[in-house]
Amino acid sequence: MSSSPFRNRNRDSSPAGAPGRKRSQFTYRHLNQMTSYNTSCPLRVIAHLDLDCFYAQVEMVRLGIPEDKPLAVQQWQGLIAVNYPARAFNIGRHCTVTEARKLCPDLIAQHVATWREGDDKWAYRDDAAEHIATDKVSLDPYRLESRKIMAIIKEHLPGGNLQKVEKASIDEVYLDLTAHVHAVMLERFPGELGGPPPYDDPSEQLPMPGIKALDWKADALVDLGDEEGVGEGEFDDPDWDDVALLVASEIVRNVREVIRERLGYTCSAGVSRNKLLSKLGSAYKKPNQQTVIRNRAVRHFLSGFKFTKIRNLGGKLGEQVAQAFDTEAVSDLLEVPIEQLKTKLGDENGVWIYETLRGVDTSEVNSGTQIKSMLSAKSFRPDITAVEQATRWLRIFAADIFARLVEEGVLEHKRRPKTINLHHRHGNQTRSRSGPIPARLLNEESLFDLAKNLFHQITLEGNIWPCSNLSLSVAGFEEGVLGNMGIDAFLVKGDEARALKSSESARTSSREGLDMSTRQQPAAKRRRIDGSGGGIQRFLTKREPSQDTRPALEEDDLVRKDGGETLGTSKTYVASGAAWSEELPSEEAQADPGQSPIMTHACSRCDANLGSPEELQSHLDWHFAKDLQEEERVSQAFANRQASAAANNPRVGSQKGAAAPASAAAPGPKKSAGRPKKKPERGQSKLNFG
Ligand code: TTP
Ligand code: CA
Ligand code: CA
Repeated sequence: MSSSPFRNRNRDSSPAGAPGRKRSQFTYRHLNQMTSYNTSCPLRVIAHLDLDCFYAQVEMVRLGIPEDKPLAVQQWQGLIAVNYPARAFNIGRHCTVTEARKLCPDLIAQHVATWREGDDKWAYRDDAAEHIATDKVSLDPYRLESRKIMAIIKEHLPGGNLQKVEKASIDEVYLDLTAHVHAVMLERFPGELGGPPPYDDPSEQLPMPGIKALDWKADALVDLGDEEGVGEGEFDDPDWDDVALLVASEIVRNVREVIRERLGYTCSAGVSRNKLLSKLGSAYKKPNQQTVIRNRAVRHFLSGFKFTKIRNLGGKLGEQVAQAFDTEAVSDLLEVPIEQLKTKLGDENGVWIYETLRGVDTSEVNSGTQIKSMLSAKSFRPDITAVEQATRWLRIFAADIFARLVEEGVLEHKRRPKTINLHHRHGNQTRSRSGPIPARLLNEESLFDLAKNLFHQITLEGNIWPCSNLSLSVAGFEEGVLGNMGIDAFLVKGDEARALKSSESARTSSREGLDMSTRQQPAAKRRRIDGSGGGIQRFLTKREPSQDTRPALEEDDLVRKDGGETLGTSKTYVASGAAWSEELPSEEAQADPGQSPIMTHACSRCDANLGSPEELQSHLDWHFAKDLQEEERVSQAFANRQASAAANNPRVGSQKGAAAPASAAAPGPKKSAGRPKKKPERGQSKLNFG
């Protein structure tokens, strides 16, 4: 690094233990924990990056539109992304195209690309908006850009153990920068950090950094409110946690610059000690800014939020808390003693909420997250009523999914899905069938054949028209080589292959009104031990459909390998949440119109006002997908908590200021309208698309 960001007013490289000097609150052990991604390490540094108005930026770059021109991305008559110049006209996702044009006649409204029957590829079409009945949205352009962004980030950061990147959604990543920052700190502070601990005792405190002030450049630095003097204040010397965050913020600034230079996209970022805070930080100041939440500022930062904005608290749990305490303000809940939280919410929830409100989050940045399932779906308006119509859609789904599989490296045998699932909706009834995908048969045509086969089985049940939704998904991804197991291990052979040809084999579940409650059971309750010993064997074991009351997707996912660890179903669902989030927009999510009759075009769950019943339904579908994702995240949060509960020590960082009473509310982040606020309608939670 050429220029140092540290304003070194009084550099003192006196050896550790020199008399008269204040010691750091961190120990040599804490410093060492930085190299192993210990989630309780108080010097942890996590960043969250989120692209600004992502789809809108993709369209602007693709079309070469100047940055100051207002642009929105249109889906049928609604808007799914709005750039910042257009937001200045009060245009948001709640607007229809017509309303938006009234607010800004110069608005460029670019419709998303669509698949259309008869074409074998998605395309941008001028007349897409009028073809809601025959077109299906394609998100491929955004997925492709998302991949490029990921590739640039990974390429830019140092490799090996110094890199930990998790793709959290189509336009978000988490970076665990702890090990990287540790390496930089050792390089910059050889005097303070280079030596062994005094007396060889890792519990010895580190010397303080020989710096009096840090230069935060253009970062938005969350201030400390009026709490200076209580605990650590603004004028206290920076400690190593501040230094670590500063180094991390330099790295993040560089990453953002590289994305900007290479692809033209701006993003915003949050830098803090964990995912929870960094996620809030990236949304705090937008666009094209980064916010650092120093440990000493956590309390003040959080007290300005509604807790329903906090990761994992946007869903049912958040609602339960709001009802129990009649408030949504973090500052109010900070006053509630832990015992009371436990009494009202149960022990586990109570403790979890207590910690979350204080910015404690030990969830890991999971670099192993890859797509676990792919879904292609269409909600029909109007309903379809004939096999030929359904077949046309199945062809599009197969083409859509196969194109995405090719991107995942299926042709090179890098990864492949083992199962295919078809869901069919008729009124309130959802029927589903799934079956194995023989490896040798994995191409577009065979996916189409498998889908038709599954559909045929559903038709045998009768009473399937009109159909309001069809959705095809593939899941149970396996890596090409798993440990010592060659690709042959994944080939479906003998009986299995024969069985696939017969129309009965694919059946694994047939249920009406799949209930989310099944899906939400804790991992421990649902996880089944694979007594047969062989991972793949488990998959190949056929089950009696009549005994199976679980959603179809649970069939296949028990043998996924991730970092050498076999994951249970809960984790698999969590993981597929990432795929869901890639598929957020309406059509790829599901809702239940039968259960929630649509009388107006206003969304009952947020202040969005939609242009037509179809768009309202699409919008509700989006809420539903978000809710599912939220549920999955909550279960992951619990799983992570349990996993790390036994490990490690009290969190130095988290204790700061935790006991002080709530202060005046900080200016919370202003969130755009149209975001989910409540839970799905009753009927909506009956669906499960894994
Ligand atoms: P977001 O990150 O929520 O929003 P954004 O990137 O458009 O804007 P911001 O600058 O506030 O981050 O969503 C990422 C993309 O996901 C968005 O560009 C379009 C898509 N999306 C939908 O299709 N429908 C939706 O309702 C939401 C919230 C997002
Ligand atoms: Ca975004
Ligand atoms: Ca986002």
